[in-house]
Order: sequence, then structure tokens, then C-alpha cells
Amino acid sequence: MTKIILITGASAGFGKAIAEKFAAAGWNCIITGRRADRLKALAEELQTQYAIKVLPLVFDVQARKEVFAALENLPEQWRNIDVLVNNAGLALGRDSFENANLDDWDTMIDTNVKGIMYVTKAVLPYMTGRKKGHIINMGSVAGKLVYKEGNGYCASKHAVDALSKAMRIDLLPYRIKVTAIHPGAAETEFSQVRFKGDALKAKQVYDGFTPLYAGDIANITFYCAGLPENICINDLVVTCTAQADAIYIQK
Ligand code: NDP
Ligand code: 8X3
Repeated sequence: MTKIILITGASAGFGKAIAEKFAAAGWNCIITGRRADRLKALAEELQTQYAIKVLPLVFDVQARKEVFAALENLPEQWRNIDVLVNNAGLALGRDSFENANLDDWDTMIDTNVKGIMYVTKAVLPYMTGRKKGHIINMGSVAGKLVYKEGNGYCASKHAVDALSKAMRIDLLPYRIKVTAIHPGAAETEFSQVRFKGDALKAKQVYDGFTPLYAGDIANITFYCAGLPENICINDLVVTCTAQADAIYIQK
């Protein structure tokens, strides 16, 4: 039977690459994000290229009502979700605590933390009923270690780490796997978003070393999802070779 994956934040970066990877392997994909035009284009591309089915859903993971409206009553053929990838997320700004912008903090917490909680809560009934499923949460090295001027983002990713542990415990009776992937620096649209469109600042983040790329995270996600029923990778920290942790990068 064809497997189904639901990926949040599939309009760019890791999420898009994950959709491409799983589609190429014959999975049907539910792709979500706020940018409808990008999701539509990706859906058309994947369906044409791989002869699989794609359901694009447009919603903001911060908006509780939108999340449940989009996910609660999925068409019958889309309900047996095998893998949920909670990937949608962002950083906004790199400022010291006293200078940080309150709206940036709100958006990061609402997206990275509450977004995962809402989406997971909406999708879980499709997994608990079948006692089957795999939740993959996109954390970060920023969820393992706090770095200078990373306050709000680091806090949000520490919360992803904690939520992943909490899910793993509470969902044991349902045999649902929970994997947290914690990437280091990866060149996607992440830094363009963080620095609010400042292309030079964004580019400088990756100057002087070879970072991770979206396809690397897609391959790792695919590996985690493909393991036998009795194996679950719980926690996976992955950096490029030039990076040791959230603080040390050899440039
Ligand atoms: P990108 O900016 O390239 O992609 C982010 C994705 O998240 C987009 O598809 C965006 O879609 C979606 N998204 C953001 N906010 C919302 C929202 N409120 N509602 C719905 N979708 C949203 O970044 P990455 O691919 O790099 O990031 C993906 C995840 O990986 C994030 O959680 C990030 O924190 C994490 N991460 C990234 C690292 C990196 O260095 N790149 C390293 C470690 C972790 P749209 O704008 O269309 O809504
Ligand atoms: C993204 C990587 O190091 O900018 O989570 O926090 S980092």
C-alpha cells in the first residue's frame, strides 16, 4: 500500500527537499505552508514527475483554528498518515536579550513551539486509532546549546527537544515513533528569513565553510522513516563537518 507523509513547511528548504525525496520513492505527500503558489507548483511538479498523489494544504501553523480546520477532516484517502514531519519553523533576528524584538519572540514561539503542538494534536487521531505512525520533529543544535544572541530561537528549539521527549513517552502505548532531528547550519532560506531579507548578512552566515544542504536533511529524514518497525532513532544531532555544536564552526 502506498505510504503517506505529511510535511509542514514544504514550500522551501528542508520541507521541500523532504517532499521531493519521499515523492521520488513513491510516497503520497501532504505538503503544507502559507505560500499557496509555491505549494501548488511543487504539487504539480511531484505529481507529474513521480506519478504519486499530492495534497497541498495552505495554513499558518500559528493559527490554531486554521490548523484544525485544515487537518481535522482530511479526505478518507489521506487519513492513514504514516509519517508526520513537523518542520515549519523560523528564526527572526539575532539580538541580545535586552534589544530583542517582542514580536520576533512571539512569532518564533508561536510557530516553532505552538505550531508543532497544534499540528501534532490535529494529526494524532489518525495515528492513535491505528496504533501506528512516526512523528519527526525538526529541532536544531540551538535546541541543545544556547548561543550568544540566540535567546528566543534557542528557547523555542529547546522546547522542541522537550516536546519530542514528552511525545515519545506519552505515545508509547500507541507504538508511535518520535524522532527529533537537530541540524546545524544549513543553507536554505533560513538566514534570509532570520535577517529579514538582508541577502548579504544571510550569505555571510555560510561564508568560509561547507554547510549542510536541504537534500542532506531529506536523506537523513528518509533514513529515519525507513527503519524497521522495532527501531526508532530518538534523537539525532547532525552538523556539517566544519561544525562541532551550536557555537563552534571552523571557518
Ligand atoms: P526555510 O526558511 O527554507 O523554510 C521554512 C519553511 O517553514 C517554509 O516552507 C515556510 O513556509 C514554513 N513556515 C514558516 N513559518 C510558517 C508558519 N507560520 N506556518 C506555516 N509554515 C511556516 O527554512 P529551513 O528549511 O532551513 O527550516 C526548516 C526547519 O528547520 C525550521 O524549523 C528551522 O528552525 C529548522 N532548522 C534549520 C536550520 C538551518 O540552518 N537552515 C538548522 C536547524 C534547524 P511558508 O513561508 O510558505 O509558510
Ligand atoms: C539553525 C541553526 O545555528 O543558526 O537552527 O541556530 S543555528
